[in-house]
Amino acid sequence: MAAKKSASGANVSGDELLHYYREMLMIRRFEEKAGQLYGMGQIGGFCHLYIGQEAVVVGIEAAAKEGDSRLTSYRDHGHMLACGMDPKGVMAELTGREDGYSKGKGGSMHMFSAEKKFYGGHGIVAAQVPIGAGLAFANKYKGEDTVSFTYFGDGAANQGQVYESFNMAALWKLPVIFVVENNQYAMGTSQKRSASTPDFYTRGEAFGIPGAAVDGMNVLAVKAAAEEAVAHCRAGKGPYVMEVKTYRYRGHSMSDPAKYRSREEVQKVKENQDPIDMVKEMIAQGKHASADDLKAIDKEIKKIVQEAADFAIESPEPSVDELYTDIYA
Ligand SMILES: Cc1ncc(C[n+]2csc(CCOP(=O)(O)OP(=O)(O)O)c2C)c(N)n1
Ligand SMILES: [Mg+2]
Repeated sequence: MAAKKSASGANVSGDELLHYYREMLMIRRFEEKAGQLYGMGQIGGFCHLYIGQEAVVVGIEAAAKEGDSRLTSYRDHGHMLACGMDPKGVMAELTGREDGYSKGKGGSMHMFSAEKKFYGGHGIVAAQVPIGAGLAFANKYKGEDTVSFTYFGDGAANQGQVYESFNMAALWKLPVIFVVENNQYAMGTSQKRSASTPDFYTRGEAFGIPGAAVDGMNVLAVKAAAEEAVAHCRAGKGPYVMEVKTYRYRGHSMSDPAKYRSREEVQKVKENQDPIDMVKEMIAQGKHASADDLKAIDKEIKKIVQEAADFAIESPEPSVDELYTDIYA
């Protein structure tokens, strides 16, 4: 299947566009704050920001329903916010505090929410892919028509376990959507230098898994592509590969010197393809809100994020007795 064309927003209601604007801005402001807290020494260990990729998870969540599950790599804050996890709990986990989703023992890469069916947060590249297929197996076994959104990167797409998962998912017709978030880099390695073909959406073909590529900077295009993928899975036709072409603005993690790409390259994407600016433009074109209305939403979101940051700093460190709980021993 060929790449999909981008959507313009002309047939979409103002409420829907404003919802996407709000959701994407929430992720961006949260990530900016996380970056600041990291710089201030409030967050330790690893921290991988999602800035630039917001339309991917917001577009896909727009096609999800109650009971669907999701999991991803270490670049996971956006996925947690988009599925409705509490920004306070996520931020408190980043600062390693008791009120965090993993009681301060997991940090940025290791959070879970059984309630929201968010199954991590995985630091080992591609480790979440077989687990995502397993979650789809569980959904099917229980007779649900729910799907498993299994996100991984362009770098992870070259891992062997991805193809073992593809084989079993296709063999057993599991309702799993393999979402390749192609942000064009795996740490400092461009996909041009590491992938034998640039078309990740075709990677399931040998297993009979259909796929489609989509402009991951356009939230409406992502949602439309996700709806097709979801319909395929819910109809019992087995897995689907979605390649979402996106871009990360920040370094791989907070300790990335970014010598592998030029400032101009990043600047060009920010200026011409920013997912939040694109929705802002759609809102303006449809006259759904004024510039002042949008500023007010931004202010409201900044307040929520600031409250999450204050909460995360004020929350106590985990107590010593927590050392031996929730562990395999
Ligand atoms: C099995 C394994 N190998 C190597 C690493 C080190 N590593 C961490 S992230 C990463 C790059 C992955 O890139 P990609 O899948 O494109 O995801 P992105 O960071 O772009 O979201 C590598 C090699 C790891 N964590 N696990
Ligand atoms: Mg990548």
